[in-house]
Amino acid sequence: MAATCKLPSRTSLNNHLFRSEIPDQLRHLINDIAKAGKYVHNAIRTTDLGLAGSSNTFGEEQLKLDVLSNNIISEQLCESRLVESIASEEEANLETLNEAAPFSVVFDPLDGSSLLDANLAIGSIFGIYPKGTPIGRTPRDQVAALYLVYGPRTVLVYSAGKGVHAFYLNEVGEFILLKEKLIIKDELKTYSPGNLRAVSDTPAYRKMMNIWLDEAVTLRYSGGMVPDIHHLIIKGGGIFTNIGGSKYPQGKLRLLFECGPFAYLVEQAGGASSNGEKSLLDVQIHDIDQRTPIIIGAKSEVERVVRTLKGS
Ligand code: AFP
Repeated sequence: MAATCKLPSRTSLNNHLFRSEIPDQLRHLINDIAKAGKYVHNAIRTTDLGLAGSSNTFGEEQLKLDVLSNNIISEQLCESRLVESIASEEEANLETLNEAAPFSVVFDPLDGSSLLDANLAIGSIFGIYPKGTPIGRTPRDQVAALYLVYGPRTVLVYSAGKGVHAFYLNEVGEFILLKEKLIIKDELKTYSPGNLRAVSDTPAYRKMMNIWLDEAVTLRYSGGMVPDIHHLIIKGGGIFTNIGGSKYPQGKLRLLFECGPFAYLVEQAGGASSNGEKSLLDVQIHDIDQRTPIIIGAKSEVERVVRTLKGS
């Protein structure tokens, strides 16, 4: 039923979810995850980085930010009562929270934490599945995915199957609509090549790099998956890759916690994703810690990278 009272002129995350007719339980869960993100945002800004691993004045061990973020998110998901089980990149096992609850949440609590001391942007990534183990499923089974990027501003981007929408965290701690219905056009605006060391033993990856260099495509690569893919989502075009080489034969990034949620978001925005063979949404999850090559972004560029890597 439409609200009869007057709504604020700004659109909050909750109002957007409500207006988009996202089912109530999923709406509440996305709000709960957003709340966890606010606490992570606060922890990033207030935790004394220099003291990680040392003791505080009470003789207690200080937690590293990625462990702290993991605890913050796990506790928030426990409090939500909507989550049957969780799997976190920090722990890489499945933990049951509330057997009667409808959802299972997979997350990387703080991706790119090695960039923290350089004060570059980092992020948290979430995939939401119907309850049950993700093993045997594919990322296409996700009912929603979202991420938060902690940069000069904190921005949250979600999709629950009805487009991709971005919100910024305002000064009173509310997520306010920034841009809705984000679209990734079939344009190669920028390239973001991860695991570049693979060019030394993967000639086809070197060939792809040379194509981008020869075409004078603009490089945008920070070394943080969340800001790097966020860049192409918010600008509406571009390509991100992280493929295998001798150091990481399957690439560095994980299907469940990192690539699966981004594949859901990018394909929702009209882009494409691939592991070199098929859409990442169709890759079966057989291991919580499974790595995968990732080629993601504008559709025809994903196709061109796949062709080039196959040597055709
Ligand atoms: P850290 O979490 O160790 O900082 O790694 C970040 C990351 O997993 C991901 O965010 C980047 O896209 C990727 O590593 C960068 O990998 P390369 O250094 O191989 O390009």
